Amino acid sequence: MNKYLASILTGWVATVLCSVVGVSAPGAESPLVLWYNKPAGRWVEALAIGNGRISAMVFGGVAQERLQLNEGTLWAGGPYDPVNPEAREALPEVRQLVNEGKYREAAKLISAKVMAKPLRQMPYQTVGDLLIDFGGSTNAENYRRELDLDTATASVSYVRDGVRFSREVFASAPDNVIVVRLTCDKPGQLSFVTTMRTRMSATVSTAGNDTLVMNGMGGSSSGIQGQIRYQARVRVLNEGGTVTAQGSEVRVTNANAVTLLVTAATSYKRFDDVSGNPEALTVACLQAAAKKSLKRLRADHLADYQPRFRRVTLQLVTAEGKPWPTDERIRRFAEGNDPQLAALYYQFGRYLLLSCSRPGGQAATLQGLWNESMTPPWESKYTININTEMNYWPAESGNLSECVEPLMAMVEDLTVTGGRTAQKMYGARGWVVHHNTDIWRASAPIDGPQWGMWPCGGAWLSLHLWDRYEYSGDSTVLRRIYPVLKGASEFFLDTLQETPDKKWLVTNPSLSPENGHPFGTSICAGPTMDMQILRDLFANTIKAAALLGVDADFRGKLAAARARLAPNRIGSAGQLQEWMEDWDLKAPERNHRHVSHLYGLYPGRDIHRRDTPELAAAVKKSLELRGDKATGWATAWRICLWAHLGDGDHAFEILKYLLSPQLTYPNMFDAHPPFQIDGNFGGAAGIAEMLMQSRMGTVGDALNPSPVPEIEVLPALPKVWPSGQVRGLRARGGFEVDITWSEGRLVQAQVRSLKGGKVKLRYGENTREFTMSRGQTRRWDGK
Ligand code: FUC
Repeated sequence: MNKYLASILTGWVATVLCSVVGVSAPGAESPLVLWYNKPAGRWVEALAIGNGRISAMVFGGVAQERLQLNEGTLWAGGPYDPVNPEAREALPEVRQLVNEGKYREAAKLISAKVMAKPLRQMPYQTVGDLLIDFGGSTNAENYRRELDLDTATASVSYVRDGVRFSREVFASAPDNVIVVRLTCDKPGQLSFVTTMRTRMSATVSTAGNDTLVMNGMGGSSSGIQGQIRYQARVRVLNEGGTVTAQGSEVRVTNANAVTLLVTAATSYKRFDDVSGNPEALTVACLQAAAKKSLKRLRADHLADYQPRFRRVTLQLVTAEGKPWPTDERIRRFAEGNDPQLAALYYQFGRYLLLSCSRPGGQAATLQGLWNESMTPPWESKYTININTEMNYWPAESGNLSECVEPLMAMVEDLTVTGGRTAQKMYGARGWVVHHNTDIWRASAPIDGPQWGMWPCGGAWLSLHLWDRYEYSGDSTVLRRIYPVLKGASEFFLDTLQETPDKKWLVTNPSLSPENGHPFGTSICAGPTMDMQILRDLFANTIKAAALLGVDADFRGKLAAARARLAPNRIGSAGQLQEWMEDWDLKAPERNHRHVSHLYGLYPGRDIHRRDTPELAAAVKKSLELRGDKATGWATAWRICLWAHLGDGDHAFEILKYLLSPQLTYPNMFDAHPPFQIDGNFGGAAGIAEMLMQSRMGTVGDALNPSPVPEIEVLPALPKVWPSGQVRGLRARGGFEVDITWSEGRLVQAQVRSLKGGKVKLRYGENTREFTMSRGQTRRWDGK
């Protein structure tokens, strides 16, 4: 065995052993731990835990612990339909104005008659805080606060007045509780008062001698009455000492150890049903959890979480982290000698996804599940012209396909509300969603024409459903998603417009998210991104129908329409045109954060550096013109794009910026700024795309229902990661992939087939095809 490989394997085994017994190797930090030597001073220093339904930000204070709590269905407003009744009549005139180049007039008319009422959607809200007051001074020795990604547990430990106090906090998915365990190393030293507080409309009271209860209502917003009722409930279980309740407080005196069980629930059942009973839910939940021992609760949490999280391991150069607190590592990352911090960032993305997007819960919002505000930025809802999609970019390759379930469920809801919008606004079949949605699945255009008048949000979202099929090859998934894809396609068959000159089929009105063109607005016809999304959507719908053996006529219509969509075009500067016309160099914001027209390279399928080199070169030119630095998510997208151009060093240069204090807070949350979680997920996807890319056939195979999947290993490996190992990535076609490399070269790729079939492996210019049976493993050294 090669010496490097041996040291990597030894390191990896040591790491696994260390994480199993929960200690770090002497002198080095475990690679899966975020840690700090002081309590969180700000929200973006607190540590995030969650189980896909409830979550907490853990501050770790010495005199007072603060857990800022969320419940995923606690939103403002109630069921509503914002479609503007004048829209349908106004749209023909809008289209005419766009065709005549009267873009400003078109925008004005959209503003007056087409935009949703109300113009804004409903915000995601907060439960409030659970406070645990220990009193006394904030002075402590040997303070340490950490988040262990391998156990999904936040912990705090310090010595005060000669006593070591420890705290452990985890969010269990199987029991739907947040468990807070408090201990001390001398008997009878634990005394505190606990209560809850919130800025929401709510009351706090106690029940029995050991329970806190908060009852509240979601707020009203933009004239939509708040209709969601919620309850948070905390049970205090003491070992030794006494527990008493009074007013809105529970007091513990001289205990040896205490466990707090925390849960929350709302009356939200579906976008059109708020008849749930939060009290019944929280009571039943805590009764069940209180019957379990702490040991059992912890074991059930780990049995649920760890097998999912451990599906993928990643080691970049070394197995160990640096001996600095995580915020210090973020400050130093650009110095270039802490490659394992990128691995931690990748795994943190997977951790966040598992913590905020689980079957039965809601899809990850702009802030995942974590929000302390009643009026968060962009309402912490779903911006679907990039942000929500990006949240799910690392899901399939990161072997967490179950985390996509809430997104699928949301898209299925949107076929109902978006079906209403398609009918009422456009008189069209199928379903449509514009650039945002919320928990009520609102689907009409919001905010203003410049941002909202974009009909492709639902189409883009539905491509994640197709991805789920491509990664799994599961025919149950195919049957489930086909009606969604079909409805998304039908809407466009009914609404695409012919261009006056070239007779192309285009969206009109639309825009290239959210970039203004040279004529004072963003409103236009047939922006490049729309055409790329629709080529993917129509292709996937055609393939799904073919695989299911249905709708032959419809397939023919889609193929005919697909062939008439406006093509990708290269502009005068050699760039990929963002619009049908060559406007890029005249657009007012040359460094605009959105790179919508580059969707075709990633995550779309129109462009590939080997199959369509001219278009790939044009993408590169566009990226150079736009620049490397942008807001969090926009920076992460650039990493993914450079990885798909095969340029790992450039991708890494941009990663250095993403993983710097400008765009990464001390708790590793992404900064838009302020906090927005998409950059975490886009950054994690970018790291994975540097190490492996997979696709179903070539660009030319777009309509082929059974192409040979291609898995490319180390497509964009940066020089700064000369050695490493990744295990358990998922590839399209139903494969799991392990890759080991050293001295900048592939040592071995190992591929397991989950469903049988052909696969083409690629390393640089070398390729190798295998026909595999289900469960079979093949190894390849890239030669
Ligand atoms: C889009 C972006 C912004 C922000 C918001 C949530 O409007 O252009 O940068 O991410 O969504």
